[in-house]
Amino acid sequence: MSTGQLFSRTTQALFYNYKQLPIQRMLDFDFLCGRELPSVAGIINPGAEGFQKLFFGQEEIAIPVHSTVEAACAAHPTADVFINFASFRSAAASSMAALKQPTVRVVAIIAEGVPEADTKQLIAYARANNKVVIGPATVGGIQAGAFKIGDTAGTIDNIIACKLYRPGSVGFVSKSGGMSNELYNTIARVTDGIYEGIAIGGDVFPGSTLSDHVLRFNNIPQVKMMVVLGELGGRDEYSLVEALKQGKVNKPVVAWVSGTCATLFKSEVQFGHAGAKSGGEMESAQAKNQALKDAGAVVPTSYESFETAIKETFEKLVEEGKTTPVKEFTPPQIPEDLNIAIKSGKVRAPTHIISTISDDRGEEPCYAGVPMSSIVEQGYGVGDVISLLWFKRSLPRYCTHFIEICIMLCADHGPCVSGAHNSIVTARAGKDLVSSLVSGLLTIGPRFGGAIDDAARYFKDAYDRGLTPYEFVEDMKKKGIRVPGIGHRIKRGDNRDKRVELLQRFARTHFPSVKYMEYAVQVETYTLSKANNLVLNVDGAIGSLFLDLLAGSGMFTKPEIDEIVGIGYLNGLFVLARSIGLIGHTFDQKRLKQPLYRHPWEDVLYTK
Ligand code: Q5B
Repeated sequence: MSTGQLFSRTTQALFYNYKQLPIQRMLDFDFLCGRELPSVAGIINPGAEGFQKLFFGQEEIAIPVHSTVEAACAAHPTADVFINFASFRSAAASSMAALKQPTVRVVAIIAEGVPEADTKQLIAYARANNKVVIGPATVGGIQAGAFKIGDTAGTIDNIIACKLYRPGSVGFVSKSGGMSNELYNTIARVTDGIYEGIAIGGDVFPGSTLSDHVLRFNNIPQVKMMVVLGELGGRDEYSLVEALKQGKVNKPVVAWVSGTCATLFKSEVQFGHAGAKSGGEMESAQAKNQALKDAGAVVPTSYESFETAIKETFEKLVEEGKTTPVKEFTPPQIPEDLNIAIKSGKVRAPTHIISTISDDRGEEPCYAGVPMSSIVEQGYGVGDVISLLWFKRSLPRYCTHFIEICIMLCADHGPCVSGAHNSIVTARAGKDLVSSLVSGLLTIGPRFGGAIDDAARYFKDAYDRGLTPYEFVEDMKKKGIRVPGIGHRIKRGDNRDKRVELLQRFARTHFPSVKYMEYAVQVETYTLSKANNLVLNVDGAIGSLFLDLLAGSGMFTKPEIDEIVGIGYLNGLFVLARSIGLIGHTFDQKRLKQPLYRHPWEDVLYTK
């Protein structure tokens, strides 16, 4: 392991696997410390490339994303720390790839459960190449005021409370990441704070050991004393004992090995970490504490008196003039994320979208306040769903049944109508489903299928104004407007549209009133007297009958009816219904493997 400093205020890391929160926490720490350079130079997200937007203080920055370790190292040759957030399955391979890069000096492996054989290979390679591995199974480490690995030290509030935004004079190393948080706090209370803290991880074979870091701290002039938190299990602490005995450490070491309670258990005890299990006598916390004490470390009698031991050791250094406590200052405030501030009620922000028909935020989605489970349990149909999402209310069953009949009757009308033709031609041009569907839908308009709204508007206006069918049709003629809902390319007075008949029959049986429909029929009687093709078509039938539904159901006020007709809800019925047919035509052409359509020359009149 290399000696001395691992990090500085200009250290930059490559972050393996895109994890927004820990990266943002690193950048927030940078801002808190007044770093000018973000500590994350690049992100490696296997298979993805581009940029990720993150905050650096109040500014947004775009951090490059690379698909391989090699590409990231080539792009950021000065980033010498590799923070590996890969899962335990891929952590070893990606860590080895990083160690093999000449630019990478330190690799921190966060994953727990990395196979020990793999870790041993990583350790061997790192040692042979003078590189440092922190972890696996670690939260990482921190150099106060300079650089932080991932989630180390937790939230910004905790980092401020532990004064980690500026360097103190204590070097700290522990096995546990969770306990390192506790000790950052303790050390901040009774000393001038942490200079550097490392959690080596709880595995049986850590990439770097307690003594590796203590010896390194011993070489860092700013570190005046060391605090070590070991734990029962393994023999790592004994290499520190050896180093102390051999006089390799000349700064005070305050140490505690936790797990003294293991002796209270009759059988072998395994604590949270893979390495934290009581083995033989030598591996007990008591034996290791005694050995550390005998070697010259300051070892308290219990964890409770650890804080006092740290305090007394630091105060002695101050008294002896070996350290001067750092001057305190107030760190800058990290701008709070808007969504967090809103949640806590500190700020308010205008919304950009207003929605009143559905809500997916709760346990289950709701349509107009009706939970999905009720929709299913109460046997609602698509007509009910339409009434909830379009009209924001539950309509009586005969109304939703009528809507469903409209959908069924308008679902398709053969391959020759404008919409189907367009979808067929588009599908045969090799386009996808959505393109074929949209191409067909785009033909829906005042002549084809999209006359329902206008039919409702004109029939309502004429009826409400008391115009006779004659007055209405002739008035429209004078204005040069074709009566919407009247006329068809193939239907005639002697070949009525069956769909119109079916809709009328249903309405006559179930609707309380069909006054608008009867008016439309009278209009048809008059137009048929002019020309045989001027039948009431499916658009006109739906338009007039929907007016009856709106007016007769008692579910809508007059202004609401005017709004529905004014906005033009009713073409939606044709659009929705015909989508079913257009999708069918698209699949049909694909299934039949139909070639590119080309219209025959013979069917075009070429003229000048
Ligand atoms: N004349 C539908 O016309 C069509 C007149 C009229 C007064 C009228 C035409 C029209 C209003 C829009 C409408 C929905 C373009 C139709 C549908 C869905 C579909 C389709 C399918 C499906 C047909 C001949 C003479 C002319 C015209 C006069 C025609 N309509 N006068 N009011 N409404 N209707 N659209 O056959 O004196 O000779 O100049 O615009 O409701 O789209 O199956 O195909 O499910 O897919 O091309 O059912 O009626 O007749 O244009 O040659 O006109 O009748 O002024 O008089 P045609 P044209 P004149 S349902």
